[in-house]
Amino acid sequence: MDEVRNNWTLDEIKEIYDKPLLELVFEAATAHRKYHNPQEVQVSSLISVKTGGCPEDCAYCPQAARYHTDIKVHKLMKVEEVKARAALAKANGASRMCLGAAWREVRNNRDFDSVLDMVKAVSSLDMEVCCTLGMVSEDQAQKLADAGLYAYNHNIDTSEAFYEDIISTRAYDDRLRTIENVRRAGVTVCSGGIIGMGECTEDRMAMLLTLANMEAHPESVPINALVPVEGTPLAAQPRVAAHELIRMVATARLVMPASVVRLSAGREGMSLSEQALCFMAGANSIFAGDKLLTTPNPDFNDDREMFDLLGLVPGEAFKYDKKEADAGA
Ligand code: SAM
Ligand code: DTB
Ligand code: SF4
Repeated sequence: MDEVRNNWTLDEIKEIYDKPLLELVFEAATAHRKYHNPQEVQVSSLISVKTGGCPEDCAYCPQAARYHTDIKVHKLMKVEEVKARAALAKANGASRMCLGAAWREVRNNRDFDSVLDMVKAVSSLDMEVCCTLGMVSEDQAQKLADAGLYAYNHNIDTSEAFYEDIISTRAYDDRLRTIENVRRAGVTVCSGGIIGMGECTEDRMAMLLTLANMEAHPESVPINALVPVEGTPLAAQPRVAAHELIRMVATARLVMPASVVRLSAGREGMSLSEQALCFMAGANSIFAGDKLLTTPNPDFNDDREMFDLLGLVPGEAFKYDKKEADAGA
């Protein structure tokens, strides 16, 4: 048990998810300690560098142009402003900056050139830079890599079977292809999904199966709880119960023991003890800062207090590279 494997079966994963909750948390906590320092939690922060107006129809997303949501749409931000926001996040303990754009895919135009400049500017602050810009070709991923990109986020979001209930403007295979393009360019992969969209437990497990059976596991796995947004087709979905999020985090930890599991959207409104159980169950990353892309999130001060209370410390940037370097020394 606990070794990094990529030959999981759906039944094995279901069996893990269905264990008595505290047994599951204990097993996940045990695996977590074999691969990670349990006190360390990576702090990532998000900047929505281009908000809204997206041509896709993702049912959960407030940034799809076709839904009437109350977000502040804006064109691509200026490089200097992004750099200043990143520096502020760094001063608040963030070691990774994730730059998000409401694009279906990257196009080879001036906006992409500006994003490459943003990547250079933020990596010059000695932070890990992650981008989430929609679909990318291998060539575009290579340009991002050359600019210093550390990670690319591209969530598979749910199971292949449930995908078409949520998105009709692209296919599951498009997502997998972008992830392969990112891998080929030597950029680390950040990929996970959302729970609470009306999927069944089997869909959640099938999503974990797809991630856990990749040739190389994504280095980071964000687990989002749907933030229901007025105006989107999923606005009336009930909030996910904390115990479901805890199970999901614990199962992700057990099937991808070496990956960083991020407790992502949905922390706003969770109690400290609910979040503590997620950390116990193997979550070792959060998004921090008072806004995710368009929705509220606990602010840096709330999280500092939580870290102090729970005895957690923010992780350093490039820790995994350092580990490899140390092992080789
Ligand atoms: N447009 C790019 C894409 O789709 O890959 C990047 C930005 S998109 C907003 C990034 C991710 O945010 C989605 O894949 C989804 O997992 C997450 N997301 C969007 N809206 C959400 C919501 N209301 N609740 C939880 N997660 C959400
Ligand atoms: C991820 O898995 N979740 C983040 C980030 N990667 C890009 C985005 C969450 C968005 C939540 C809804 C919003 O704020 O618009
Ligand atoms: Fe566009 Fe990404 Fe939102 Fe889908 S999730 S509508 S692709 S911004």
